[in-house]
Amino acid sequence: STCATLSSSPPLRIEYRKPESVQEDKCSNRFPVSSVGAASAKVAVGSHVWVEDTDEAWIDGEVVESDGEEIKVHCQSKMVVAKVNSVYPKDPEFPELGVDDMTKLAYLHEPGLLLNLKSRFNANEIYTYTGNILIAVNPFKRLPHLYGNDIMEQYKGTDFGELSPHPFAVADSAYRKMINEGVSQAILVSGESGAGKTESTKMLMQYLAYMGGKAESEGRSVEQQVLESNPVLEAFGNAKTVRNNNSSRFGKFVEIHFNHMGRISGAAIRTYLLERSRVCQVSDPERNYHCFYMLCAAPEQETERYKLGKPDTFHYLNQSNCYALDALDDSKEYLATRKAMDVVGISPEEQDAIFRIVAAILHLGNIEFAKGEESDAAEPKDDKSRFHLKVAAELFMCDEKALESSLCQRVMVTRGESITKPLDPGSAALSRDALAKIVYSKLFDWLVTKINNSIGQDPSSKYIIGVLDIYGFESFKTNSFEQFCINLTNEKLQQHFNQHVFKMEQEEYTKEEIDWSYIEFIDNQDVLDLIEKVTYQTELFLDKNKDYVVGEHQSLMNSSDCSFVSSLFPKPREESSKTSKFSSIGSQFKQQLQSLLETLNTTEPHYIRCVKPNNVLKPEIFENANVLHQLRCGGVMEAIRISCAGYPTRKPFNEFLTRFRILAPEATARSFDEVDACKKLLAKVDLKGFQIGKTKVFLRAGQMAELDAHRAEVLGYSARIIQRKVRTYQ
Ligand code: AD9
Ligand code: MG
Repeated sequence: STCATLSSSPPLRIEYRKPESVQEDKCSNRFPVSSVGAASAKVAVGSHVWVEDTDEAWIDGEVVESDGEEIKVHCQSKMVVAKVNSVYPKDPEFPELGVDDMTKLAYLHEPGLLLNLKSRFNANEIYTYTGNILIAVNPFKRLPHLYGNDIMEQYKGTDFGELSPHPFAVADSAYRKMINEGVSQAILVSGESGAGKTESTKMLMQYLAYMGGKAESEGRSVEQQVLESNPVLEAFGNAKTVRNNNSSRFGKFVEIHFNHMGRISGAAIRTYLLERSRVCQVSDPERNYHCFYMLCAAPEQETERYKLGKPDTFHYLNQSNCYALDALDDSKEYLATRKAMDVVGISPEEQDAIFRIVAAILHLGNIEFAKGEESDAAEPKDDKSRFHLKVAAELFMCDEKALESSLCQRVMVTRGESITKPLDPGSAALSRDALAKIVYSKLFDWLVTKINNSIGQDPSSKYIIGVLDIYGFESFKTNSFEQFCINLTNEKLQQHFNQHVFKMEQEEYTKEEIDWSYIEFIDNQDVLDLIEKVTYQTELFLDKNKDYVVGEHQSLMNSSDCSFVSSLFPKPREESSKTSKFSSIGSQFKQQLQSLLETLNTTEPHYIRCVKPNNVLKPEIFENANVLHQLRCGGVMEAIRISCAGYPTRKPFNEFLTRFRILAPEATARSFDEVDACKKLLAKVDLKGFQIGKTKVFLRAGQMAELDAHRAEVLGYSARIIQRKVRTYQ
C-alpha cells in the first residue's frame, strides 16, 4: 500500500469503523460513528442521508423506508438498502457553494468533506481550509485571476481566514508571524505526484519575494535569483512521468533568510535524493530529464557543436516513445533555461560546459558493447558505437582510449596487487550507465551549490521561512530503497504534522477560553510512543546503496582537460577515501533528514495539502474515491479526527441563534445578549457537554445533527399547524 507508513500515526483512543470495502486501506480512519451521530440520530423516513457506494464513495438520497435497523434510500440513480448505523445524515442546509473552512461544516463527516471540496472545485474555488491547513485541489487549468500582483496586494496584511483560502494567505500569515513574533516559519507542502506541490511552492516563493523584496529600482536582487532557481532546477531535475508531465524527481527545501527589516537577505536551497536511474532508464510513456530534450531542440549551431540529432536517435531517450509534450516547446524552454541560468549567476563558460556534459551523456548512452573476437572481453560493438565513444570523449575532454578502458575494464586490488580484469559486454553496459548516472548527479549537485553560492546565505539573518516541496508516497515505485527513504521522510513529517495539529487545536480552545483539560486526544503517552518510533533495518538497504564512485570513472573524469568536468570529480583526500567507501546514499539521506527535522523543529509550521482530483490530469474531473483516499493519507482526515475528539462544531453566537432560535423562541426573544440567549436555548433543548467560548458555541461531534433533528421536528410541526389553519380557513 502506498500509505503504509501511516500505520505509525498516533494511536488515538478512539475506535474507528472500517467499512469492509476498504479494510486493507490503512489510511481509512473514519470518524467514530457515534461522534457524528449517524447511529444515534434518528434516521427518519423523509430525511436525507449519505450511503456508501463502490463507485462514488458516497451518494445521497432520501430515506423511504425504515425498520429501525435497515433503511431503504432513494438515491438519484438507484435504490439502496443500508444498515442504519452505516449511513451519515446529510446537512439539510448545506450551502450550494460549500464553505471555505471544513470546520465550518455543520456535519463534519467524510461525505460532507467530500461534497464541500467538490462543490468548491466545480465553482473554481480550488482552495479550502481545514482550520489552519490549506487544502489545494489541482485545477489542471490556468486560473490566472487567482495569482496576479493585485491579488498579492489584497492578501498583504489581511487576517488569515478573512479572504478566500489561498497559498498567499498562508505565506502572508507565515511572514507576519515571523515579523511579529520573531519566530522562524516553515511551510510544508505535501501531496501525491501531480497534486500541485511544486506549483504551490512557487506561489509561496512568489509571495515571499513580493513581501520581502527590494524596490524595483534597486536592480537585480536576491529574490529574483531565488525565483529563477526554479526553472533551472526543473530543467535538470524534472521529467514527464505517468503521473505528472512536470514531475520533480528530487525533494527540495528552500530556506529564505530575512534581515531585521523583514527584507530577504539570502537563501539556501537544499535538495534531496535526485532519482538517478532515470538518466539511463526510461519507461514508456515517460521521459528522461527535460534538459536532454531541450538541448536536442537548441539552435542549430549548438546541436552541431555537440553532434546532436533528434531525441529518438539516443538510447537514453528512445526507450520510451514519448518525446514532445503538449503545451511545452523544448526549444523555447532551452532559451528560458539559459536566461534563468544567467540570472542565478552561472557564467556562459559554465553553461557551455554543463550542456557539453548533457550531450556527452547522450553519446555515452549510444555506446553498445559486444564480445571481442578472441575473448569474452567487451569492446565497442561497431563503428556507430566507436563514433559515439569518440564524441563522448571529446565532449568530456578526456582521452578516448581511457574512456573505453574505464568502461570495459575493472581494476581489482587484492593483497596489494592490482589486476586488470576485462568486463563482459553486459557489465560494460552497466559500467557505462553507472558513469552516466554519477556524472549527471554530480552535475545536478554542482548546480545546486552554484545557485546557493551566487544567491548567498546571510549568516546574520534573524529568521528564515522554509518552504518544503517533498515527494509523496508514490514517487518511487521501482526502487524499494528510495521508496523507503521517501516513506521515512513522510512518516517523520506526518508525526510533525500530527503533533502540530494537536497543538493548534489546543490553542483554539485556549483562545476561546474553553476548558480542554479532559479532551481525549490530549494523551502524552501516545505522542511519546510516536516519537520513540518504529526502528528500521537500514543496514540491509545500505549494503545495496553504497554511494562510491567507481575508481576508474573517478580518475578518468578527474583527468579531463575541462576544469569544470574535473572539478566535479576532485581527487579524494587520502584519509577520506577510506570513509567515503562506507558512505552511502542512505546514511547521507538520514543525515539530511535529521538536519531538516532539526530546522523544522525550530520553526512554526504551516501546512498545504495538495490533492489531485483525477488521474487523467484533466480539468473539471473530480473523482470522489480518489480524492477521499488522498484526504485520508494526507492527514486531512487525521486533523479532522483530532478535532472530532474535541469540539468539532463551532458556530459564532449569531449564526447559532439564527439557525436554532426556533427551538426556544420564548427563551431567546427576551434576551438581547447573544451569549445569554445561546445559553438559554441550549438549556431548553437539554444538550450536555457543549461549551460556550468567547465568540462561539462549541459542540461535541454529533450534537449539531441532534439539534437539526429537533429543528426539523419543530418545523414539521409548525408546517402541519399552518396546513391545518389553511385548511380550516378554506
Ligand atoms: V511531483 O510529486 O513533483 O510529480 P507536484 O509537484 O505535486 O508533483 P505540480 O506542482 O508539478 O505537481 O503540478 C502538476 C501540474 O498540475 C502542473 O504542471 C500544472 O499543469 C498543474 N497545476 C498544479 N497546480 C496548479 C494550479 N494552481 N493552477 C493551474 C496547476 N495548474
Ligand atoms: Mg513537484
